[in-house]
Amino acid sequence: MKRAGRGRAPRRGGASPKPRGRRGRPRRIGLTCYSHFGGSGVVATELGLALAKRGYEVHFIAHRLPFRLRTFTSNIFFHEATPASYPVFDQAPYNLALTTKMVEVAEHYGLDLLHVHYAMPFAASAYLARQLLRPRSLGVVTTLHGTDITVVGMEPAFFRITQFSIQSSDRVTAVSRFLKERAEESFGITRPIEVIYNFVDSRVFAPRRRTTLRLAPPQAKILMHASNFRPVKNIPTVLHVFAEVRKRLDAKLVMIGDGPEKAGAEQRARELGLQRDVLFLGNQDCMEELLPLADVFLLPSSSESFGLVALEAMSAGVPVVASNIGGLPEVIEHGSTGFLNEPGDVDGLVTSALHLLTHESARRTMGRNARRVARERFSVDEMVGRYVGVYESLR
Ligand code: GMT
Repeated sequence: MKRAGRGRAPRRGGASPKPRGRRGRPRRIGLTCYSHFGGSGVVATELGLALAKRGYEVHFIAHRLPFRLRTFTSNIFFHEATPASYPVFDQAPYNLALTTKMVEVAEHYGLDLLHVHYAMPFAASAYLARQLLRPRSLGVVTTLHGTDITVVGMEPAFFRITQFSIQSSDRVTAVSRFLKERAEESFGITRPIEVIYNFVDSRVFAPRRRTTLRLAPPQAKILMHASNFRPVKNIPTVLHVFAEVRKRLDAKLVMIGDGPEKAGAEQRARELGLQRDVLFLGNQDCMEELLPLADVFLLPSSSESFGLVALEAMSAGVPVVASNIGGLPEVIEHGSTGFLNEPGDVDGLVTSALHLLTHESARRTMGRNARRVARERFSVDEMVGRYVGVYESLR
């Protein structure tokens, strides 16, 4: 085990020191998520940190240390699940290594429940772990995040196992109403799905009055985009919108993140003659330092179940120009905290961005609204309290 936190060391070896059965309050939580850059890992990590602060013992069980787990924190533990390699394998079976690690950690540290973030393949691993541990009880909570439902889970190769493992979870949550409804429609999920929105710490993601960071000369406006550069993020549209804005005013586009579409985007920026105006920063884990520098945040995705980075931008006082799809209308209020345009409506996106960039007082008002909404509707305390309610309902 790699320990990411100080906390009270759990006892080692053998069976659970204090098996909870289904009577006591759950106190020991196993969290599984993708560790690389991405919203589902951020939500799992921030949830784990908030639970640890509330006195829960939190065990991350994952392939790597989640990237937002950047400081040493009491009550947080990390267990690495790595498959053994063997010449016969085409690919090492990560799911099975993860299941085995879930079983070991649940036994040795007396976990009360496993909470997996992203159904594919974690809900299946958690289901198997629970079966292996029988008759000992272990709750399984699955949080649906996005493409686990809208894209990859729908692949014929994964559909049945995704459906089965969601349906077999003790509790299921989704990060937006849109995603809950999509899971019900597409997978015929009949067990209740509770909507628990993603959240943001508004003390961390806040407007910065004084900073030495400079991304652009003072007179230039800054448009920003951050994502994993996959096709659903519509990266060519981000560049297209910026190219139109740049024809009309002095501006820079700051692109944060990495993924399959990045090389093509760099090439496109060069073709458009914009290489000096588009900054590709790659993956950055201090988004709270970068987001407040933006004048406008762009998120023209073709599919987005929630858009956590849009919420983080809002919390930093930055209005968002996004597409009117998926869960984005549940986060962004059109005309108040940003603008929503129909997917693919480049002219509409350009008009929205230009409106904000040329009407400073409207932009500031919308930035303030955005921050207020982030604080009032998406607070850490409220959403973590909701997750705790889900855990407690397992008793
Ligand atoms: O589902 C994905 O594509 C990955 C996932 C991630 O790990 O970034 O993103 C999804 O979960 C985030 C956290 O709940 C949401 O904010 C994103 O909107 C969602 N992505 C999509 O729906 C494309």
